[in-house]
Amino acid sequence: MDNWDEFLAPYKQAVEELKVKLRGIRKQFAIEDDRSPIEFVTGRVKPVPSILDKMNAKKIPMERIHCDMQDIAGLRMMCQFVDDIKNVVEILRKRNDFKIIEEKDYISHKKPSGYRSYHMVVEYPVQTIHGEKKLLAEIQIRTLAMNFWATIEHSLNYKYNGDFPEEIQTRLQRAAEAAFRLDEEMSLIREEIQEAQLFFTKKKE
Ligand code: 0O2
Repeated sequence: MDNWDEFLAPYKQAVEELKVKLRGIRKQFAIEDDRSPIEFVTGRVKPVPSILDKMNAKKIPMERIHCDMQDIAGLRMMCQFVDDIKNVVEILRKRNDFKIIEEKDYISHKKPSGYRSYHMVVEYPVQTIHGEKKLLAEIQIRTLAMNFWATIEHSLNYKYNGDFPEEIQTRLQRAAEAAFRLDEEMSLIREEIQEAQLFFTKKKE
């Protein structure tokens, strides 16, 4: 690739636009005095070394990168409770500013690593000076506990290149189970938590 900046520019634009749009959902709930199923939204463009690593690992040629690498533009939506995830998915399915290409439910079917998250691959149209460019973006929807585990596992993955020592592997599996139980426990006291949060928000106003 001669010019990564030029190649990644529309992806950067897509991430910036989608961050504003997805954060807008949270704002709409606030305006309507309703509790948002979204806690916060982040976004990033995949760094060039990670793109190159993935091209290498998955044998993706440069000319297929725009269709075979679906997460160059990546968005993450964090929720407090597991049940919030399906509400967010429903909200995203109703939108008409992007087209859903694929959904991957790693919550009902967690990955062997212990990874849990809901992924949506969308085709998003970016307006450029040369006209419209449709590109793929991946939206990951997960709870705070799922995000905590995935973030830690991801950094360890970088350190050990996926080849974890046995002890770390065991601890990561246990941590994944603990994150799962945390989500379950929080779901059980969900109503209590929500009442307290509503009380706290009203008190601040
Ligand atoms: P980065 O650094 O986040 O960009 P594959 O990579 O083959 O498992 P595929 O087909 O590329 O999967 O898509 P999938 O399954 O939607 O996974 C893409 C992204 O999901 C990954 O991007 C991670 O962000 C996240 N993910 C998937 N599996 C795991 C996992 O076991 N642990 C963690 N921590 N994250 C995971 P990248 O390119 O791997 O990384």
